[in-house]
Amino acid sequence: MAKITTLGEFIIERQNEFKYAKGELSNLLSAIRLAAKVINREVNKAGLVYDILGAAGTENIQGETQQKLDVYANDQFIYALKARGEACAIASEENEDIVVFNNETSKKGKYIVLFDPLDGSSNIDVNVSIGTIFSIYRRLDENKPVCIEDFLQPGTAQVAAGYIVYGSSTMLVYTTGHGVNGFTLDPSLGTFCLSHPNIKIPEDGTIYSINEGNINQCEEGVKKYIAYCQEEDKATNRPYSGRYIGSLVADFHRNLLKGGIYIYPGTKKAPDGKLRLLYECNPLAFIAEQAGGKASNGKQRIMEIQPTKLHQRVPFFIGSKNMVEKAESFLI
Ligand code: P6P
Repeated sequence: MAKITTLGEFIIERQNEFKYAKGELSNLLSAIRLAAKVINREVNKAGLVYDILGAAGTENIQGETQQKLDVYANDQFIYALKARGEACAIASEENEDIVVFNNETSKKGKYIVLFDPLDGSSNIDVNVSIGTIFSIYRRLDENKPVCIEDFLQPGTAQVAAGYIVYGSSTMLVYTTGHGVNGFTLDPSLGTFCLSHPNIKIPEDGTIYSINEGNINQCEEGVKKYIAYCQEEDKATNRPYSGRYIGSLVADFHRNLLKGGIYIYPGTKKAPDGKLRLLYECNPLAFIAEQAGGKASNGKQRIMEIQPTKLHQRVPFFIGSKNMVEKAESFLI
């Protein structure tokens, strides 16, 4: 039987890659790993646990009805990160402002973590895969109180990023800037085991993911690219397949493994699109680039965008390098 490498062992084996002191990354990722296991347990029985299922009735700062599992997942990440002491503060899609940890263990934390605790949560009730996305930065100055500027660093400053996809199996995929590795949760052991070492996204793909219901709201270049995807041309394996789950992490994960492009463009009503730069686009862009793919807002590399607001949205084109470049060629 092949040797199992657990996530914990892998982090220790590879922690020299982490630019900062040993052990800090493993503490950060082990907090995320713990929260992921706790959330996975609830997600897997969401259909049964009525007090968790369904909208909490409260609304998050985006004005979206919060599913109870959103709130639960958000709390799990905050508890787990606060307890480990490496992070001094967090930002979350579910919180209007940054959350500074004032407990003794965390005050001196050198890192900040941004996350979308449960993306695609409207799919919970219909048993469609959902996900968590996280992004880790070094705070700017350990001798100053942590503040919003620590969170407005460009994506190129990320020290680590990843996602968990709660699907037919639960996987954790992350990078520290030295490639992308995927770990599958073995429920019988309660352990994430290395299952997808050194993930590379195919440079070309035949899958495009976009909400075509919005197509008439998009700029001409997006319409032209989608028409290109749908044209018949055997030499370039077209028409491509349209695959859109309505859950970014699930769509991204499939395209990462098989090749493909995910697009959430600007529309007339929402010129900056729907997805959040800091805790959705930057972390997935880091993963995509580390796997040989690309991520832009249609014109500019996502990770080079200088953030101005915690919850700012950007148009998002991410996936196979040649597909993103082809889409961009229609937008210029
Ligand atoms: P639409 C889920 O709310 C999400 O943030 C992503 O996970 C998903 O890809 C997208 O929004 C779906 O948005 O407008 O197509 O329903």
